[in-house]
This record gives sequence, C-alpha cells and structure tokens, in this order.
Amino acid sequence: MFQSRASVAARAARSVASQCRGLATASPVASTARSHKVVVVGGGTAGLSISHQLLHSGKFAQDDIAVIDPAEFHHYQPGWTLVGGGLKNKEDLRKPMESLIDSKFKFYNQGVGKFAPTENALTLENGDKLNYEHLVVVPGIHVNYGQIKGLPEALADRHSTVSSIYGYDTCDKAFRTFDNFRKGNAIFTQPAGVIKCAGAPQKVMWLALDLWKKAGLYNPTNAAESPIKISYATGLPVMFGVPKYSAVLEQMRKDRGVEGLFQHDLVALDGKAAVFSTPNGEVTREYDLLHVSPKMGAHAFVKNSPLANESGMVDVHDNTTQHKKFPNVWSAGDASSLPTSKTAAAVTSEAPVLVRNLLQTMEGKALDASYDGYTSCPLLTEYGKVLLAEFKYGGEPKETFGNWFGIDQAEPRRSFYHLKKDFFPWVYSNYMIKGNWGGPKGWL
Ligand code: UQ1
Repeated sequence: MFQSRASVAARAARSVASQCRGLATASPVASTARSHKVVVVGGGTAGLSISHQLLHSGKFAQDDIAVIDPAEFHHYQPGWTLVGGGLKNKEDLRKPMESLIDSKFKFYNQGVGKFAPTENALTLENGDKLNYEHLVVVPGIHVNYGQIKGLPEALADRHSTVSSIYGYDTCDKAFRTFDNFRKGNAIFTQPAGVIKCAGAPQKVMWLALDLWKKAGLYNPTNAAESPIKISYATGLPVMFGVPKYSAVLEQMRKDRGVEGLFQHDLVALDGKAAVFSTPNGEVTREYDLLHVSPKMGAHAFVKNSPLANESGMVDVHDNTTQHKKFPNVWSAGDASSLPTSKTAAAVTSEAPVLVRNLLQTMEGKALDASYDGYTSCPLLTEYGKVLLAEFKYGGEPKETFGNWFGIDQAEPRRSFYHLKKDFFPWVYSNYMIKGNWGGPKGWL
C-alpha cells in the first residue's frame, strides 16, 4: 500500500514540477522535497555494490536512485591490514567518492539527519527532505576511539608506539612502529563486542611477528629469551569465532610463543600501562608497543531511529535482508543486524540477495532470494601466507576452494596470500563496487 501511495505522490510531485517549469523559465522552482524510487544511505562497499547492481537491472532512469554519503573519499578498508604490514600505500587504497558514483545517480554528499520510515522519507543534515519508495540503509558502523580512555591522545601522538590499522590516519603508523621496534613488550588487542573484520586484530600481529622474526628480534621457539615479547589480549574467550579455524590459530599461537590473554577487554591507557577489564576484575599490563583494535558500534542516526534493533543495528530478516517492520526498507553490510561477521566478502553475497528481493517487491512479486550468512576472513598468518576462513550462519565452514579442489582452507597457503594481496583489491575496485562481482559466485 505504501508503495502505491509513494509512487502516486512522486508522480504528482513530478507533474507539479513540470507545470511550474513551464511557467517560470528564468528561475528554478525551489523544492523542499525530492522523490527517488530508491534512496541508498552509504557509499561504502555495500552502498556502491547495491546501487550499481540496481542500476544494471535496467529498471531505473536518471535520478531514480539517490546515494547519500558525507565522505570525501571511499576507502578499500580490507587493504589497511596490508598497510600495517608495509605491503601497500594507504594513498593507493582510496578514491574520491564522487568518482565512484555513476552519473545516472543523484548523489547527496552529506549525512542523514533523521529517518521517518512511516512517511517513506528522511531528512538530510541540511534539513532537506527526501521521499522514497524503497530505502537501503548501508552506512556501515562507527569506530569509537574514545571508548578506550586515553586512546585518541595516544594515537594522535606521532612519537607514541600506539597505533591502529582501523583508521586511515593511523594504519601507516602501525608499520612505522613495528619497523622501529627493537625490544620490549608488544601487545595486540581485540575488543569484546562487534567489530569490522574480526580477524584483522590478529592478522596484523602475525605480520609484525614475522617482521621481527626476520630481523632476528623474535624467536618463536624461544620467545622467553627474545628481545621482543608478544601478547594477544582479546575480549573473546578464543582466537576466532569459528571452531574449525580457532583450533588452528590457537595451535599457531602456542607454537609461536605468543601469550594469550583471553577475555581481556582493553578499557584504558595510562602512560605505558594498558588496563583491561576481565571476568576477575581489572588487570594492568605494561607495554612498549601497543596495537589497538578500537570498539565499534552503530552510527547515532541509525541507533536512535525506528529502524534499529536493541543493539542499534538495522533490524532486518536474516535471509531476505528486508526490514522486520518496514517492508520497503532494506539493509546489508556492517550496519545491518545480519548475524554474520562484518566483511566485504559478506557483502559480495548479501548485495545480490537484497537487490533481487527489492526488485521483486517493487514489482509486487514474492521474495525469492535468500542469504545464508556467507562471509570470509582471509587471515594473514605470515608474509606470503593466508588461511582462507569462509563460513556461513552458525559458524559452519563454506569453503569455495575446498569444494572445487578438495583442499583444506585452514592450512595457510601462498595462493590465498595472492588472492588477498593482489586479486581481491583488483576485483573490488574494477568490478565489485561497479556492481559486477558476486564473490564466490564469480562475475555478475
Ligand atoms: C571477495 O570477493 C572479496 O571481495 C573482493 C574479498 O575481499 C575483501 C574477500 O576477502 C573474499 C574472501 C571474497 C570472496 C571471493 C572468493 C573467490 C573466495
């Protein structure tokens, strides 16, 4: 019902606008509300994939689809781990947002103020109102540096040894601090709670370990007498959320002499002391080098809207990506409630399902595409090797190459390293964000 109402309203608005144009040729009509068939909130991995896949359906004309994003640049965030390892330059991993948005879209280069889903509308930060028939909410999640006391100051201090691959400003500082480090306690942290790419906090540790090993500063078989000591402090009780891969990574941790501090959630930095919250109260550890994975959470404009569930995520059905209360609202990627690990790989599978189900709904047809929770984590275990974790809902492995070639992807391989370092960045910028890549399903 809301769809027909929205399209009637849109037609009425267009007809009024064309009449006005006929009357006032010299001055354009100041319009307070604009209408689009689909409004996509977010120009990240999900927003670009979905908007371009919608366009390729051939069902949309100029400005039928609007994309909203306040950012100046689009970043290939999976590459920031490689920057932390000194394998890529961060400048090569970003492009001006505007350059990635098809000219058939209306692009609003600003933030969202408020959602009004009962009116099929939203307001932009400047107060302008947009009406839509369908809304796709894919703005990602927010990195809350300030939730760890003292972290913003330590990261901003150019001379500190505190860094993070989770931000553009600090991912290159990570490699600088690793490369300059000669002796002392190195601590790598992973927070409790939801983050992007749950494997990244340890990927960067495995690269740093390898760097120090090659420099003769760390001996995995005699860690106790090495100049550098390495600790992994994680808010989780295990190395990884999927039992199959966790077992391999736990063995690797032990074999390489890395201290495991489980259920240790970093809450504050106090000089050279890192303060952790644990089930047995606060624990303090001295560090000489600290790599932090900050806490993350929903953007306020999503969390404080009728679209969010109790954790602030856009409340969609696990398999259809359709909103649980507003059937013309959709979500995928990091901002969604989809109970899977938040990665670009997940978006390769989520986007075609969302697009298909949205188009079916637009035509009054039944939803017929289903997302199984597919996600992946190409986990760097050293320079030149990657363990390719791929799994679906329930932490059940769903391995692309295991199925094709009968190999075990829990074993780190050089071929997977080249997928991660060379193939994925290439296919991402040339195909995925243009709407032409479906991940394990291949080209769309
Ligand atoms: C993928 O398609 C992708 O995006 C380009 C990634 O990059 C971030 C990935 O990490 C993965 C695993 C995929 C999935 C594709 C294949 C062929 C396994």
